[in-house]
Amino acid sequence: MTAQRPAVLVTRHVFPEVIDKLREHFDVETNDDDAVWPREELLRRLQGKAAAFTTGSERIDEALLQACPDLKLVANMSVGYNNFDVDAMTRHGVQGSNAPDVLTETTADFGFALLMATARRVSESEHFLRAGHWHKWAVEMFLGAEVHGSTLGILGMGRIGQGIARRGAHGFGMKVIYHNRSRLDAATEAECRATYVAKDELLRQADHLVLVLPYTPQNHHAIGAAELAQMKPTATLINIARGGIVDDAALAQALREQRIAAAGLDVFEGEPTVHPDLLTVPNVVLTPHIASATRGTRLGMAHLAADNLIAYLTRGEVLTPVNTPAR
Ligand code: 8YV
Repeated sequence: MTAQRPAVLVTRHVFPEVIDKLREHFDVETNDDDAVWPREELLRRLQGKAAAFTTGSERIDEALLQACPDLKLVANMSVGYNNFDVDAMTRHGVQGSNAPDVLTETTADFGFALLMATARRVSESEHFLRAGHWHKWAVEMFLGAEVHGSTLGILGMGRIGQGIARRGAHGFGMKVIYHNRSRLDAATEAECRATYVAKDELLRQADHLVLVLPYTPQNHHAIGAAELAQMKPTATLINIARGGIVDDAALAQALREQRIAAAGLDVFEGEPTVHPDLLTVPNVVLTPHIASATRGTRLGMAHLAADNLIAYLTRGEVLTPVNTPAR
């Protein structure tokens, strides 16, 4: 008689080769329609599952953990894990893992893409052209902000922040300033050519401010009306971190009143819903949470989440843990 294989749930559609890899070890329930399951359905499907492969959209909290006593591991296919109540998972003896590193450079590339598109008004001018408004070239048409040689501010200086700093400093000759909970060591600062400053100074000096900090209750609305008021009227703000770090209503108002020049947003409070005021202001570039979206990177993230599942359920190891529950 063969021993029963652990049952695992994959909550969203994932590359077939990653599912095949999981099926070598486990009984795998998949989500081929890629529906975002309502909470009750998620709880029902998790019954009897030893592990879940999740994306940022599934909330793993006290109530879910109480309702799913067989769960041993939740492997998030993302570096951010603000969908986890880590303390509750640790209390329930549930291991959590995330998917860091594999997305760093791709996400930093996109941070720069959004910065460039925002500063140089790429979306706004394309909409103008597509709408048939381009009747003649003009000297002062769609004047944007300088990128090369400007001051790049970075709030949150983890791996992705450092990737953006390197691109700015080495590629575009930008002066790089940053603020972070803790200061980087001297060697990393030198490599990124980045100078540590207080948050107020970062807000006041940055020509382009990129947000790359994790979402925590402390970082909720880290950029609100008061912070926007400190920024230069010519500045651009880029958010590739998480919705909720920026007060989107306050930002929409600042953009409409041109208290800052422009914003580029890949993440939103309450996404996939976008604050309606952001949809009507012209000086904002909006993208649907795609910073890590290249085939190679998303494959790498999915493989890492799957490898965490395999390592934990077959050998009791975890490659990229986010907590250390007692076993
Ligand atoms: C993911 C992300 O695409 O890794 C993260 O934290 O925000 C994105 O790269 C998304 O969360 C998928 O789970």
